[in-house]
Amino acid sequence: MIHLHHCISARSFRPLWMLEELGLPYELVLHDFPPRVHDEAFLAINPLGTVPAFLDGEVRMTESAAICQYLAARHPEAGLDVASQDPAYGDYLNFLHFGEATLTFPQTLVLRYGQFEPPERRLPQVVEDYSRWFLSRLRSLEPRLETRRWLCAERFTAADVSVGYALLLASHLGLDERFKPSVRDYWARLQAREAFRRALEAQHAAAVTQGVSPTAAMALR
Ligand SMILES: N[C@@H](CCC(=O)N[C@@H](CS)C(=O)NCC(=O)O)C(=O)O
Repeated sequence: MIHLHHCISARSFRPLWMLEELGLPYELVLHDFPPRVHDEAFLAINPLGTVPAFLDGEVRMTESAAICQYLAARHPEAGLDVASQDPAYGDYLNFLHFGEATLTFPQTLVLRYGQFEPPERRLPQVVEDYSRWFLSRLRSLEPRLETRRWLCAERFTAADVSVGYALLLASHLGLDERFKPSVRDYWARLQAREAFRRALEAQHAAAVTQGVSPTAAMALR
């Protein structure tokens, strides 16, 4: 049985959404954010104290985009993977990693210096600069999504899950109001997916059952 350690709406939402897309059985372990502060025992599972921590038999993974790639490749029959011989393979890998490395990183600075740091350490200039950085990086999606429903291979893939999470985080930060129409419509298509909704419901239900706050950390401040 797969075990996924998760915080509400954190990057571990990517593998959670993938598990729902694939219809795989899993156990979801919820933590208050950040786990390294609220649950020291978690450091034995992931010494970084970050989520996701993904356990599948002997396999231990802590990078959300890599877990999406792993799950998609392990279950090619679901069509969320793009094979290395496919002409769309380069686009697939590029967007899968773009979702984390380019679209999520600047938002973590917006979160940290806009919400997580104590008031005297907050930096409005950093918040605005990295909000703009994030929005400018969406430029590589905009023309593509004017003519396509999904990012590559003419179908929904793990790359859409990776980028989709970055858009979810942006919506928590209020940056979705600044999306261009093609990205806004794409974000609406992603949210309409049954598996996306099931993932939202699963994290809420697990939080309530496990005595963890069902509210995302970025909504608490
Ligand atoms: N690159 C990693 C980043 C993992 C990460 O930093 N996760 C955040 C949540 S979104 C975390 O657990 N932060 C808590 C901390 O840094 O203590 C990934 O994509 O999974």
